[in-house]
Amino acid sequence: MRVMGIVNVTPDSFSDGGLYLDADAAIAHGRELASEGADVLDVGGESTRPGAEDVSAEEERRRVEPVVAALASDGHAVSIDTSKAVVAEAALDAGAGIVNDVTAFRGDPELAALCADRGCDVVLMHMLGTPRTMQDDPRYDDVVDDVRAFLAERVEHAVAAGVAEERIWVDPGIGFGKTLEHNLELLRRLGELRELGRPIIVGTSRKRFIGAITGREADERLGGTVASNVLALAAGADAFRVHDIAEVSEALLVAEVLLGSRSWGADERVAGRATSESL
Ligand code: HH2
Repeated sequence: MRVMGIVNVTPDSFSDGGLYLDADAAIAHGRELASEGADVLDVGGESTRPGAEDVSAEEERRRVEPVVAALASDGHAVSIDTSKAVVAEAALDAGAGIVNDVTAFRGDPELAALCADRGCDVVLMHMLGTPRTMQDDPRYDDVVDDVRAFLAERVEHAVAAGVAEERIWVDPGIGFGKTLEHNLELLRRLGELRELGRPIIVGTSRKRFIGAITGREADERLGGTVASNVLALAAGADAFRVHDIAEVSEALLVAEVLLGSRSWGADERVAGRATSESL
């Protein structure tokens, strides 16, 4: 199980836009997420929220490069959330080891070859349409079958471009061209994506489908974020992209122990927050 902390260096991300636009603030935020237990820090310089404006490659690169460089030189594993080869290249040069592409190599024809050349890990995500249009009446025959077929095709494409299959992670793209029902169906049947034979990463953190259920604003969706990540774990997810690392990691740890997928021996009790005496 791996937890990926979100470091948005953007003015307009849906839940934390503008908070960490300054490089120093973003670096401090990334360090805080790492100290809370993030296994990977996912640095992004372009919002992909519904209706978001495009950002030039130059501006995106200017935002992310110093943040990636500082966090990577601390020794943290860093992923770059971009669809643009020039941004990915600058981030890989600055020490990133993972490229997280929400277009699954459809946005920039150069990106797959770059990833193949660098031998980095890649996250391929499903999205219907583009961020600007994706919530305009999305339709599927069967959302899980369609997403699985799409991801299978994108894995094949990446492998044909020279990316090693064992470097690939797949992501159903919660909220990217999906209605509330589509998101719920994907999360309920997430285990069906295991047929792809690749690790599954899922991003539910603070997303709109949670607000649709709870009526809460983006920064008040922690309860829904925890519930959806715990159930995604139970359904077969391997990694979780979240804003609230401390709370979600703790929930996932307890869920893993309860599910029996992680043992909880004496060594871990000493290292963990709770001791046997306090339990
Ligand atoms: N979601 C967002 C961005 N990147 N990458 C992956 N692999 N999976 C996701 O679900 C995913 C993603 C959107 O969330 P956020 O970064 O919080 O917002 P914004 O795109 O507005 O910056």
